Amino acid sequence: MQMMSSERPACGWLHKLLVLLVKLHFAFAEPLQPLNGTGCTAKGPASYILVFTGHWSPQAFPKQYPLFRPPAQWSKLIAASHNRHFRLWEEGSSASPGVQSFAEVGVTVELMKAAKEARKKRTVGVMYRTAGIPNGIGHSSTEMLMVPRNPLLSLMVKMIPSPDWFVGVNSLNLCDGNRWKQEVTVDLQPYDAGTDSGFTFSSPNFPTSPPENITKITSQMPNHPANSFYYPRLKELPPIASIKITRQRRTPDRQTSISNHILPNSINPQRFSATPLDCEVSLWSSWGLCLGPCSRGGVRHRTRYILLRPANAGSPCPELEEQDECVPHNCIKKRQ
Ligand SMILES: *[C@@H]1O[C@H](CO)[C@@H](O)[C@H](O)[C@H]1NC(C)=O
Ligand SMILES: *[C@@H]1O[C@H](CO)[C@@H](O)[C@H](O)[C@H]1NC(C)=O
Ligand SMILES: [Ca+2]
Repeated sequence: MQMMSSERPACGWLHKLLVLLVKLHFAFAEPLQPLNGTGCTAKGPASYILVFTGHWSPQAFPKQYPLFRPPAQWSKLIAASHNRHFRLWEEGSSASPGVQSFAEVGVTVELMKAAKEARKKRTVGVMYRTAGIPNGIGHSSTEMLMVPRNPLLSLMVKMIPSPDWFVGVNSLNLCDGNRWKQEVTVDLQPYDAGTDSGFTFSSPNFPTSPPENITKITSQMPNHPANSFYYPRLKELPPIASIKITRQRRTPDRQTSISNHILPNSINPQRFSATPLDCEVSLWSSWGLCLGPCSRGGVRHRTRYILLRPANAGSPCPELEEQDECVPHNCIKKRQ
């Protein structure tokens, strides 16, 4: 009787049902839309473990290796699963404000804000992060759940200390047609965000104005002896870091996307590569006073000093002092 007599509750009930139906429509319509671009036709999601390894050792990178305040270390790792309409960062393109603040000072607020916006547009799936590593050598890891509509992975880790240098990958596709890849290993090289002009790890803040685009740092570029990665004898830099992404059987608990577990079986044996570092010396000083008796002629000296000590069997330092015959100043006067 109650249902018959009160029209209003019935009306509200109908309204609720309609809202529910509309919600259901949107919830189920999305996965049924054709996948665009990335062409991942895998049936379901895939669970992965991502291990980041730092290989930034003083043996491999002896030049200006940061030992104190702060010593060499890695920031937290920021990763995003996404489709091809999103870019976290890209070589040859300008750094977004988020990439700039992460690469310069390791702050992730702007990056996360941009990723949230991209999530609303459904170009980003999930953001992951790992803890930082307080050394140049070490590991951090996270579990990831990849879905077919967001099969690309991009990530960044800042090098600390550095002006605006980071390592990362851009749009690594973990899907291969209708299958998820089992294991992917990538060696990482340093990149310059193009927003700070410092040349060395511990250069003071020096904004690049106007900003430049993101470039890869190599043993030859920037082509300047002051640069911390300038090793003219090397054809290419040894990998300063690497990532290993391994597919797992079990489905991860989505709540534990922030984790820092280390999987002993997924850690590469440490690669020993000692980079020879040649001695670098300053320019010669100007010649000193010509000293000596007028009868035998005089001698003058000039000096230079060591800018960079050689390491790992790099070429030794040349002579630091040179002498030259000359006519003492007072002798010229006497002869005249
Ligand atoms: C799908 O991809 C094509 C290029 O392959 C592009 O032109 C089109 O705009 C994309 N559509 C959507 C809805 O993203
Ligand atoms: C720098 O990147 C922007 C896009 O981010 C691009 O339009 C521009 O052409 C790039 N400049 C150079 C010199 O590559
Ligand atoms: Ca720079």
